[in-house]
This record gives sequence, structure tokens and C-alpha cells, in this order.
Amino acid sequence: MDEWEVVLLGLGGVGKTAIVTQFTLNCFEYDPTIEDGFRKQISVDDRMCFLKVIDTAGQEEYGSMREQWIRESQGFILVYCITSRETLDDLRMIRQSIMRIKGGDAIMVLLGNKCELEYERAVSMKEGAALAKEFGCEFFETSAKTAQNVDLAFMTLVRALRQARDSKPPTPLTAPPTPPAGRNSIRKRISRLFSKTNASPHRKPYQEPPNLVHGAIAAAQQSRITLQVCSCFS
Ligand SMILES: Nc1nc2c(ncn2[C@@H]2O[C@H](COP(=O)(O)OP(=O)(O)OP(=O)(O)O)[C@@H](O)[C@H]2O)c(=O)[nH]1
Ligand SMILES: [Mg+2]
Repeated sequence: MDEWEVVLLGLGGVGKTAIVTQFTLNCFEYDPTIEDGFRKQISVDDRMCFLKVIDTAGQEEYGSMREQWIRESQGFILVYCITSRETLDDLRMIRQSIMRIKGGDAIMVLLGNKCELEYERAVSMKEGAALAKEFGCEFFETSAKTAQNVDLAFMTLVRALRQARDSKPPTPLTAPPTPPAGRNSIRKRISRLFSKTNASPHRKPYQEPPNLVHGAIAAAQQSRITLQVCSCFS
């Protein structure tokens, strides 16, 4: 079973806690006494996985903690509220932080929450979809109140995380070993070497020609000895 750590990010009040509560506890009214660390096992594409969900605080004063949450997580759920344009605009900055910390291929989904509040809508579905296209991720309008698309959003994130993991080539632990040189390949290498030097492996080894200088000196020395012997007797 695979395990994923995902984090919800977005401005205060967009419904992050309500989404996690709906996903993990199947209820809308959040009661802190039943908070269980937001963990859940779900089946995605007939394979079980374990999700640890980090619910963050959207307030400004938690900005410094955001980097820590991003660093610890593998998947990102970016949440805005369809009744507030400001919450949509803020996500660009959040995404930039994710890109800076995790790199260009960070896996995320974009959620426009409180979608049942149609009469208060300030952001059209088209605008949400356009931002998701810009971010290169999936987009859903959700309602933590009615549970619309909440499970689907988490499942889609898991699917994207798995796809990203499975498409990465496994990094070799060591350099691949060079194949052992067989007899034939050694023979080939030798004949290639000799063809370069224009020599043949079967030719007789090169022999120094007799050294004429050395020979002349030896002859001269011998004649001097003969001369000396002759002068002794003369
Ligand atoms: N109508 C409606 N209200 C919602 C929905 N989701 C959340 N709310 C309400 O919006 C308010 C804020 O929701 P929270 O879940 O506390 O928002 P948050 O993003 O966790 O806010 P911070 O923790 O301050 O960052 C609460 O009163 C929720 O009941 C929704 O889908 N529909
Ligand atoms: Mg909250």
C-alpha cells in the first residue's frame, strides 16, 4: 500500500478544515475533540493507499510555517472560495512558493470550494478552469457542506501522484557494470589495434640489425692487441 502526505493551502476561511473533515470524518460540522490527525485509507483504481492530510491555517501569521508544510508534503490541494476573488488571486503566490521549494513538477489539484453558494458566486467556473490550466493541474468545484467532489478531488490527486512516481525512471544506485569481455571481443580488439599500426600479430618480432659501429670498434681493439704483441717481440 502506498502512502502519501498531502497538504491543503489557501487563504483563511476558504474551507480547508471543512474539506478535510468531510473527507476524513464524513461530516461538515467540525468538532476538534474528534480530530484524529486526518489520516484515511482509500481505494484508488482498486489499489489501497494511506493518506496523511495536513490542514494548514490560512492566516498571515502562519506564513512562515507554510514553507515547512510544503517541504513535508508530496501533494498539494490549493483551495479558493467561489464567493471571493481575492482567495483565487492569492493562490498564484502560494503556487510560486511550492515551485520554488519543490520544483516545477510538483503535483497539485485546484479546488473552488463552497460551490453550492451559487447566488454568492464571484468567480466563474471558467476562471477556475483557466487557472488550473495555467497551473497544469486538475480542477474541481467542491462543497465541503454537501460533500460534492470532495472524495473525487483527493482520489484525483493520488492518481496524479502515482502517475508521476511511476513515470520517473528508477535511479541506478551504481554505475551499470561494463559487460565482461569475451574471447572474441578480445581478439577483435587486438586485430583492431594491429590494423591501426599496420602490423600483424602473426609477424616475427622486430630484431635490431647488427650494429656496425660496435663491430668496427671491436675489430680495431683486436688489431691494437695484435700490434702490441708484435712490438713486444720486435
Ligand atoms: N456554505 C459553505 N460553507 C462552508 C464550506 N466549507 C466551509 N464552509 C464554512 O466556511 C467557514 C470557514 O471554513 P474553514 O474550514 O474553517 O476554513 P479554513 O480554510 O480552514 O480557514 P482557516 O483555518 O482560518 O485557514 C466555516 O464557517 C465553514 O463552515 C462549504 O462548502 N459551503
Ligand atoms: Mg482551518
